[in-house]
Amino acid sequence: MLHAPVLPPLRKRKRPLALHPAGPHPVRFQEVTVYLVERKMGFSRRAFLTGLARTKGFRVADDLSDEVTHVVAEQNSAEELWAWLRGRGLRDLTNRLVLDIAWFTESMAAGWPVAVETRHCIQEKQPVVKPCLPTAPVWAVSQYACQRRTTTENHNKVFTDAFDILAENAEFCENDGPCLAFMRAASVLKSLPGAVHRLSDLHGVPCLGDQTRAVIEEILESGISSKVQDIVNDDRYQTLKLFTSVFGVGPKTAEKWYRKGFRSFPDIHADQSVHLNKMQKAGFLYYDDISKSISKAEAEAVGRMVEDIVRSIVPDAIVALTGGFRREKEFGHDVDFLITTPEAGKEQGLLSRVLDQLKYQDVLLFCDSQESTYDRTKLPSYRFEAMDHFQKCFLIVRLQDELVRGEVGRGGGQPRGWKAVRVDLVVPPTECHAFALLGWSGSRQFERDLRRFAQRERKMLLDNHGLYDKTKKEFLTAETEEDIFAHLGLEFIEPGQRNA
Ligand code: DCT
Ligand code: MG
Repeated sequence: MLHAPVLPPLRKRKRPLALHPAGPHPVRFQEVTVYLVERKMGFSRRAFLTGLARTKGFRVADDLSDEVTHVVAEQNSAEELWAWLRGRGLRDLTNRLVLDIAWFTESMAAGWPVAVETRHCIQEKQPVVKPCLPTAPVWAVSQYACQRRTTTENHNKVFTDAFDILAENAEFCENDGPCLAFMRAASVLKSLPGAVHRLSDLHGVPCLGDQTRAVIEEILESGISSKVQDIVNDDRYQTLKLFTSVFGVGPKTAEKWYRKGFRSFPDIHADQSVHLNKMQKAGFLYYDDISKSISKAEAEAVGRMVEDIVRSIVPDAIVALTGGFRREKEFGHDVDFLITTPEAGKEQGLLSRVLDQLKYQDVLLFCDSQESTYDRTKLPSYRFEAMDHFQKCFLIVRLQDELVRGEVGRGGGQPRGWKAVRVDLVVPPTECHAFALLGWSGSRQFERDLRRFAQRERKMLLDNHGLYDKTKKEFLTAETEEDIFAHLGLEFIEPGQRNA
């Protein structure tokens, strides 16, 4: 049998690549630089595809350099192609996607770079299969959480716990940049299908800078990070963590109390000058219950209670569980619900009737209700707003033990027979249902990256209200979450895989 020859180096062409007739085009996808391998594809087809891609806003490099992110080849064997790539003198091959032409044609059809899937990748045959990251080719991890599948199973908790603490501490210090960097590092590590055993396992994994890699290295060597140790032993961190664990207390208030010299809850209560708002009063009153996590069985019990009430008012209303429990988490800090009605307008007045009913049943312990400020004519919003405009309420409800199924002896021996539980109810207008469901399902990092991806890669604005295409200058409608992923040219990610 004849062995296929190693690819010869690209011959230098005298002829320049044909410019597309329409002339230079603005680059729409900053993250992507394509290089088309000429061998087997041929000179004229390569020139044609180059022009086509450029008219669609893709950056296509004439030469293979370190700037190239997507190497695209047609009908080349993996062996030949990789041998050729190795001889190109590139800095780091693991950071590059080496893809079949299928990815390119699908991207041309979509009008943007479609999400890279394993089937697109021309994989180098490796003699030894790495035991720690068995399924994902390490270099195919996206920098966007919305292009990664992250279940509740975290193989790298030892690192992600450290990064969670570093991120929280950075937030307390109002260091937004480092805070985001640590959150991204934690998020990307949560998505890996196996545990990291050595730094080289992280080849091609994005979102990890020198600082974060140094933390990982120290944990790999000694089991702990000295930086994290210093933070958890720090008086200010401990105090702010304690104070922000109270419902209604954010980092600003916590910092104010810390500066007044308070270090414990009794310190706060003993000071006459402290004025607690309604939410904080409830936060302290029910602290023992609501600082404990809520189980899935408890969340389901709350769900039945809310659904019974909503359906007694509008029989065909939909009560959708969102937040962490929709992402299949076993525990959460609250239970989030979205209430919508199939018929537009039927949601008017529904929430206040639900609250009346909760009061009547004597289960409403606290309620902070916010009216809708949703105004279609004021959309799209160009600046990110922390909270959407839907009608909503933040509640504490009394959950009777007997409503919770399948949990024997719950309540930790408390004789009173109920537990205070934090519940959020959100009522978007029918037309926003899919966007609100996607937004309230989280995780926060998944949502952040969906918006970043939409903005940077698609020139679209996404929030809990809708999706706006800045190029077409129009809103894109969606009835389901699947519709939104499709508009964004993203593979659909199930809620259980959004635990970024
Ligand atoms: N969310 C949002 N806008 C907000 C607050 C939250 O779009 N202002 C989204 C992001 C996550 C989701 O709603 C639910 O929020 P949380 O309950 O805070 O998060 P969670 O993922 O449900 O976590 P937990 O399990 O701790 O409740
Ligand atoms: Mg929640």
